[in-house]
Amino acid sequence: MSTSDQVRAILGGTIQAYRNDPAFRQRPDVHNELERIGYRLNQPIRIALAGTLKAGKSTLVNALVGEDIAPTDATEATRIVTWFRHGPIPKVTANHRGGRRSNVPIARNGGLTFDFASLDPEDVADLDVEWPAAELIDASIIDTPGTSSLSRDVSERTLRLLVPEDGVPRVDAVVFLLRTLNAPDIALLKQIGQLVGGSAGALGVIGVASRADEIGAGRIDAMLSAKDVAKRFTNEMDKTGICQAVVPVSGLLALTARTLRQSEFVALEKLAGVDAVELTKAMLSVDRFVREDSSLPVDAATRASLLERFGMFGIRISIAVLRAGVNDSVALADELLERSGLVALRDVIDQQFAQRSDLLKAHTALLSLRRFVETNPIFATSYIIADIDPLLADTHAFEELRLLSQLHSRQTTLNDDEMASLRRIIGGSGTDAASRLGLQPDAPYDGPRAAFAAAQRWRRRADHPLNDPFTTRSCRAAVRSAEALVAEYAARAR
Ligand SMILES: Nc1nc2c(ncn2[C@@H]2O[C@H](COP(=O)(O)OP(=O)(O)OP(=O)(O)O)[C@@H](O)[C@H]2O)c(=O)[nH]1
Ligand SMILES: [Mg+2]
Repeated sequence: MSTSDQVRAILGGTIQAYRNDPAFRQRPDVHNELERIGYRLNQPIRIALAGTLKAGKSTLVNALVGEDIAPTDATEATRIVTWFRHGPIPKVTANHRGGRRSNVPIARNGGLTFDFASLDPEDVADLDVEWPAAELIDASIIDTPGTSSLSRDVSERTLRLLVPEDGVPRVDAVVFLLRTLNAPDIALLKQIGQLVGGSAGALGVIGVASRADEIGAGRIDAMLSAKDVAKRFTNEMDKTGICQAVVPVSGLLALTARTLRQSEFVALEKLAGVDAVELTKAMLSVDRFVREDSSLPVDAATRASLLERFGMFGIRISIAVLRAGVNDSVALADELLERSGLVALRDVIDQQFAQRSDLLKAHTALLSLRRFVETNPIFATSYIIADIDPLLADTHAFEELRLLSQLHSRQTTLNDDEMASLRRIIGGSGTDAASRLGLQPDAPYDGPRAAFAAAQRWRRRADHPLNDPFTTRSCRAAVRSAEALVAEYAARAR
């Protein structure tokens, strides 16, 4: 039985128990909440974007969705948690404190935008945006206010979402954006890490070294140095023990690439045609680039808007790409998207979150249900918890998930072959027995014997005297994975 099925079974039993309980029989609110936990298991995975102030969270939401729907730099709106879900038509609802809901008018100005001006962030608990974007079909995205040691109030809102006081998780996975590696940011990440990574938090956490294009001060090699920075980020974030992978991303470049306009392409082509020495001079600084009296063949207003949409790095890289022979806007957009890091981030999101979304949602549901039966005690509560806890603690799939990602960035004493076979046995190339054991599905093989041999081999490897703790933990997980296969074969044979 899969973990999701086990969760559904426990939930089914719980719903029955509350229906039969005299104190709760007439409590529709209680039944609704239980139904909601089950309903969420069938809904898209919920991924929150969190991080430090102005780290580029809203811009990255837009880049992921491919449309300009999350407001950036709008002072009030950035203080409100905003949910982006798939819906047939654009619709924005404000959830007020105290339960009132109100429609937020959607305005058309170039693209579609909605008017936050009338909303009082003090009064709005969160915003619910339904949007007909294909990217939202399989995942809902949550934009959160930036956390900082300076702004306790706003940080609180984000913390409450990631680590709610009632212990009922609101999201299944988190993308954490960091722009710098200064001490307060690291301290904050550690703090959040302790809370999120604890027993009450989301299981999936990816780190993003954000605004990566700015790292090299707009130079072409910026994204290269961003990769180095990402490596240092990985190490730092790893010390917190929460991130499963860290990717450098320029959300701005990604968003612009996904929404590139023909007029921008034309303006960039004109710039690409300028004599190299003259252009280098004109682009020495932002001030120079947007100067009214510049001799560049593109007017100052257009240059300013290019700067806003691409950033200095984006303009430079676009010109380099055009000079290298790219001559249509689609090809330019593809190139920019690739360089923005968004493609890599999407891959990581897919590996870590999308392919395992059932497991991540099951984890959230278990935590929610546990909390629920504790706060609404009935006779059966202790029995229900006795079902939930072993599943939470011993669900080896949860540990496999944590390890699969940590193995990317952590040192071990395993050699390359061992590492490859470790990743395989804990489900890195597929979770069926043949993939885990590296057996050819079509060829004849002795599965039970292979599983038994793997369990023995990993047990020996786990006991190696020179192992560091992480290596030992990984090897022990491999033993468990192998033992589960042995048990599976034995059950099949019966
Ligand atoms: N150069 C560059 N600028 C960026 C990037 N992402 C965001 N910005 C700029 O940084 C500013 C803040 O971006 P937002 O997306 O609003 O950042 P945020 O993290 O949502 O900010 P808060 O919600 O207020 O904490 C805006 O002016 C963006 O244009 C990026 O990848 N590169
Ligand atoms: Mg924002």
